[in-house]
Amino acid sequence: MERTFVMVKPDGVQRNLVGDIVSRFESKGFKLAGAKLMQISQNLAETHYGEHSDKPFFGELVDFITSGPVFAMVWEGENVIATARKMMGATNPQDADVATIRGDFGLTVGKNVIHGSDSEESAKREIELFFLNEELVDYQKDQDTWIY
Ligand code: FUP
Repeated sequence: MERTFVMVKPDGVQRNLVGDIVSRFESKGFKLAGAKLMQISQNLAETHYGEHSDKPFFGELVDFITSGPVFAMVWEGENVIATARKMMGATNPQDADVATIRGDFGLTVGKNVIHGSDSEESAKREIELFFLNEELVDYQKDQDTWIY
């Protein structure tokens, strides 16, 4: 089954959006494989956002993501990588549809509430970057027979 990395950013944690966001993924039918509240180090932030290191917003991005705790998660389910991106909405909340997380809760691209892996390759990379193997749980849920 596919897995993806999703993270409520410091603005989402401070604004008490963790519960709502977890609830959306649960209600959709996805299964939580791992989760933790954590403080991202400078080093982890620079590695995670490495693809943006030459962008003008890189410094602000690293400062923001390390500015307070984040809620890191691994979600599992059929097509979860692409579906999580749809549930998040466009990177800039001003372009995000209503009923998406960024569309409902965000106003600016700098503080857009949530991160989610954009491909199979980045999901694998980001899960390994943020979680140890033993922090991820493989289990059955009765609801799965009503979803698949
Ligand atoms: P996404 O995959 O939707 O998180 O978006 P990107 O990987 O393109 O960008 C990563 C983060 O950089 C965004 F969540 C917000 C930030 N960003 C800016 O601050 N300014 C920009 O112009 C573009 C992205």
